[in-house]
Amino acid sequence: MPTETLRQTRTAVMGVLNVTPDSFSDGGRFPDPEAAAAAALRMAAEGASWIDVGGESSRPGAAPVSADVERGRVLPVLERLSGRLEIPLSIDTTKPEVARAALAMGASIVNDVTGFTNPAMRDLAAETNAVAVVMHMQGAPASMQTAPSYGDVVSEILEFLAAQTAALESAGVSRDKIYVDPGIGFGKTLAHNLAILSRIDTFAALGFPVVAGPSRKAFIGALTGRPVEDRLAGTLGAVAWMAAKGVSVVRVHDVREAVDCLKVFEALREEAAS
Ligand code: HH2
Repeated sequence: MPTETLRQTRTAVMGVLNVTPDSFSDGGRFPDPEAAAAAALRMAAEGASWIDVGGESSRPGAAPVSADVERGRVLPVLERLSGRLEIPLSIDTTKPEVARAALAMGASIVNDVTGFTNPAMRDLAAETNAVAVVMHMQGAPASMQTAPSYGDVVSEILEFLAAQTAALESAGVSRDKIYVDPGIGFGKTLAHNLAILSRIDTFAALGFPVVAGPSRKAFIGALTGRPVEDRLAGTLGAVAWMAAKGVSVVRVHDVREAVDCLKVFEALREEAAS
């Protein structure tokens, strides 16, 4: 790859902490909040720059849960992490009432897989000065993988992200608080995911740092033939590619391995540029 196409700043790792019974790869791993908090501390020690805590699965076909259930899952974990974690925490939620409670409990980032389409989420981000991760999804988790369809998938996602980031700014969120995410696997076929990943550098043109979450997802299973518990190597292939394409933050379950992968990648990038 020509040196000039490589990015100039380092890619950070966001560690995934799902406190759900049904997340597609790590559901049910942390039924007790103490174990979940310990996992967050471990990911931080392994080199994560931020931890994303979620209490509702957004896997294809997932059933929605109430705000009470979601709060009951995430708040005890955030409470146990209070004062013990030096890196920022995000709350992965689509519900303003869950986001508000998590922000009050120490989270500083709202990761909304519905892309802040709910005006109450935009107002909340503005009011609390939270960082906002704006993700694209076509449809809703219950049905999003039934028949995803686009004209040009990258252009349509760019349009959505441009509209939603503008809406956030109009609501009073400052530009430096906004991240964008094309939403790998959210209402996308294998061909769509490959188109997005192959052109992932395009999203930076919006003027916001790019986040992307390839970890263990179905496109890796489709490419490698591996089941969900055996997609680490495939995930790292995507992580290295995204680092080369300038993605600012990779969202992964396997923090230690992603950090190692990026250390090797960065050393080689720096050597190539010297
Ligand atoms: N992917 C998932 C959940 N949240 N947030 C962002 N910003 N980007 C992503 O790609 C993303 C996300 C789905 O993965 P996971 O959390 O492992 O599974 P589940 O939704 O089943 O809990």
